[in-house]
Amino acid sequence: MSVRTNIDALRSELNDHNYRYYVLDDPVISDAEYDRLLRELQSLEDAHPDLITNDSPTQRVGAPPLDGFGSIEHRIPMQSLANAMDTDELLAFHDRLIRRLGEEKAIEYIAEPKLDGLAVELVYEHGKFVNGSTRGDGTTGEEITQNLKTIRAIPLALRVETQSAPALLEVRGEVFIRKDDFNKLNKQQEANDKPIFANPRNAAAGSLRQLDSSITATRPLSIFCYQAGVVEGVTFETHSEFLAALQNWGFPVNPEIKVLSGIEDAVIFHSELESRRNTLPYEIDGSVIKVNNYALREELGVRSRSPRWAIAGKFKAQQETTVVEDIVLSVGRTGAVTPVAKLVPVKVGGVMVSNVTLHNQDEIDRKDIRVGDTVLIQRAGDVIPQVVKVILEKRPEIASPFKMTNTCPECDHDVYRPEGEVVARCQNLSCPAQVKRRIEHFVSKNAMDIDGVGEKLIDQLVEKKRIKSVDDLFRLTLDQLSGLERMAEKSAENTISAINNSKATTFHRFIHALGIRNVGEHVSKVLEKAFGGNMEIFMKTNVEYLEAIDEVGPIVAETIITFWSDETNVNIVNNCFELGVTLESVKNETEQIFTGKTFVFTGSLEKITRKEGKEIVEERGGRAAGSVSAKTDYVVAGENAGSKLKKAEESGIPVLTESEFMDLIK
Ligand code: JCF
Repeated sequence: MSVRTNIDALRSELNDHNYRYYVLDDPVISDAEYDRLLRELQSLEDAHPDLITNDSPTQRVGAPPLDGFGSIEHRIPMQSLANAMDTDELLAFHDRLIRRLGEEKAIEYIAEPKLDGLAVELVYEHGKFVNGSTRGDGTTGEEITQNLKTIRAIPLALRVETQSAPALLEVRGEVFIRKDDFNKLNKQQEANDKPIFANPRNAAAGSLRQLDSSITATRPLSIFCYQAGVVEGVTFETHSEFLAALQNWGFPVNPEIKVLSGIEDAVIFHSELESRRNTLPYEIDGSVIKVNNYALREELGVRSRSPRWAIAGKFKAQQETTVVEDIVLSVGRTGAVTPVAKLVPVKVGGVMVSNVTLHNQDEIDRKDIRVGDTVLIQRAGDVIPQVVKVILEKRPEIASPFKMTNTCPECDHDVYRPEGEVVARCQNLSCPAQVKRRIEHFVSKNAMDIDGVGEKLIDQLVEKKRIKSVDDLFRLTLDQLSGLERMAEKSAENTISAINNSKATTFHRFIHALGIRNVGEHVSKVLEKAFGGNMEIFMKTNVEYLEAIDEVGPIVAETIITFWSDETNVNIVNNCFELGVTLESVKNETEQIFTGKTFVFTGSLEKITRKEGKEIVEERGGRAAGSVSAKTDYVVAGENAGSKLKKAEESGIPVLTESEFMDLIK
């Protein structure tokens, strides 16, 4: 194969994986495998720079930093949306449209969640991404092409399998950060002594406005596309058709978007969305309701700042003000001393908030938060509640700046904050607060899962010095427990048996339970695989071995080595084994013959149950789904299979009998 063919094949493979990941939400390879392919392409391009093209997946990073952004004029202004503050205003919007159209027409709407991010415009000429810009003032935006290229969800070249590329295509969408990505990003910022972002929107905005695109590349930016600018070379009758084309071309389109037959359904969509708001993986501040038909849109036209054919239905605010009653220091598992504001409880976004972390002294100084202050609190779904700002007008005269003490609030030991770091730590390893947190973590659900050992019990056990480290849990006797507050004999027995039952566990649960820094649940599973569940080998491992493991980097490797170089830790672990902890042996590696394949089991099977079928598939790297869709690769049909079998046959999806399936796995 020539180098050029090889490069082309790699590019197309990488583009396919991006498409599966971002548009179909159905990835078939791991991030590590993706990175390997990308590195392979990179090294080929390094050796043959003449073969580099603008739309190669390698070109998503690596442009030199800019001195400033250029500007781009939007051929069609990027308007904002008029707001409807409640249901009545949504109905009034519909009435206005009916009046303008001059007759009692049924209007089909298309509705979507209103993302709280940054609007951008992407321009494609003959299928190639040529530039991208921010909304700016609506007429002129900043050119941020390099930064947008780092977002893997944005296609650099359109996919043209089902629909050819138009001569010109302007696509608008919202760049945003998912809540889980945002929480992770802020944790990283904190660990690296960088400022915390106030909310996902600010983080997304800050990331897109970097002059150095290599910084943008490290930020977890997402995008959904939702609107057309100028399109030349193809026309659409409805917005839903346009969105379908966008998906075919490889753009991520929000799967929540729905076509609705009238305003009543739009109102229902809006209120259902509001009730689901906190369960969505990204922040939204309302719904967007648009007329679906482009001819009707044309007839309705636009106003100066917003189109007449669309409206934003707003949700209730997720911000409230309340008073800081106190600022206390809390000590974590690793000794980190964190200031926490005790608030007059207030309901924000449907949930009572009475504590909010202030992160560290620098954050307190930056926002100048004092006891007695009235503060604006923000909370959205799983985003951790935070102080947005102090309402200075309401500050009591006596309020004075808050300064963290230099001693641990729990053990009075010195708290040390290394030069240039933001986190202060209690230096006393046997600090009771640290011991308590370590034990709480050890017994938690995803670690050793010891039911019945709660915070109150741990407090007592540590204070009475019955437990100094986690292995002491396995030394507890019935007598010791029965003597404690709120511990009847029966519950003491239950607790002891819960502790005993937890001893038969798995490698990854146990490793996770130890609370090694940077070794969470996921890394623990990676380690279980890499070490075949062998604890002895893991305890004697070295940096080179660890770093050779996919998904283990130098920082994780070093913390593991440091952990095992401390004899106390080795002893605690050995004690656990002596006291009866056993690790279930890891199953023999089954060949991953079904990687990336989706199966659907239907009808009644003879030799195996459908649940066993699912397990067989998953053990071999595949997935089992409940219904037949475009993502289904095989249907395994037993007796009396019904609609699923029919659908598979209609869509040309291969159908296997039970015995054909069993032959596959022999
Ligand atoms: O999600 C959004 N923030 C959003 C903003 C979605 C849309 O469909 C929009 C928009 C702003 C203007 N559509 C227009 C026309």
